[in-house]
Amino acid sequence: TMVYSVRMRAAQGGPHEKGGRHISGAEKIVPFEQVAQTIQQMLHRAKSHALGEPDFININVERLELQYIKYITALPLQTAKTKDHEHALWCARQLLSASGVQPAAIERALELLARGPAPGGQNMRGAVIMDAASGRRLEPDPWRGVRVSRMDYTPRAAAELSRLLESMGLEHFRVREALALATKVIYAGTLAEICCSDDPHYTTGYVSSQRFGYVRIPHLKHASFKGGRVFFIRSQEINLEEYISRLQEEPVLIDQ
Ligand code: PML
Repeated sequence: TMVYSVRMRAAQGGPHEKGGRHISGAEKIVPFEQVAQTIQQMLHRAKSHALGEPDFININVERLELQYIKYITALPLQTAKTKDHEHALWCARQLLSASGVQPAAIERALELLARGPAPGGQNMRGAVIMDAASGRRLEPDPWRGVRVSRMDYTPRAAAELSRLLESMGLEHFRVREALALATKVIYAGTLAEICCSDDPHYTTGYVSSQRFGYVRIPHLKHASFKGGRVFFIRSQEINLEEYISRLQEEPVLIDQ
């Protein structure tokens, strides 16, 4: 059987390339028989997003060479017991710092999540890449950011994860998708990531890292935060171009 990467992105006011506002995206890897159904689900998702009605929906279908797919293990998941926003910020700083991110970089990242990472304080379709020591931004295009792509679960892993999340009272699709993305991001050589949703109503964020796995942090997103993602790397130890192409191009399936 052959598998296909199906990717959706939706924007408002213009296509992404022409400065449209990014409102939602989705990533699946499925056998051909499920492509049509997947497209339908993605259309529905694009249409019902909290940030608004899309003017442009871009859906991309691409066959993947089976031998190039990497099989990886999901990061371990836990939820911090943070009670309010201040506590959540404290927890995020602790986790990032213990993962090797320097205070200047942590503060710079938190500012970007508050204000919106794109120039002029807008949401960004992709993520910020930041040097973990200096806080310098490294993504080639700060309007666009870097979009992590071509990742999903095997059917068995997806079923197992659903059971696990349900037993924790967390069947939310966001958790499933964020965990897949975060797993690929760490696998690709990222030291740590911080993420807050761009959905104004979703206030749980996470910090993930090689050291601590995926740690969900309730109340990380303040009502005024724009949201976004920052990937911290040790820029001296990594070839930036290869790193970005792993994040965007390399197909991975989480199989346990
Ligand atoms: C998003 O989908 O907008 C990001 C959600 C991040 C947190 C997901 C979780 O609750 O674990």
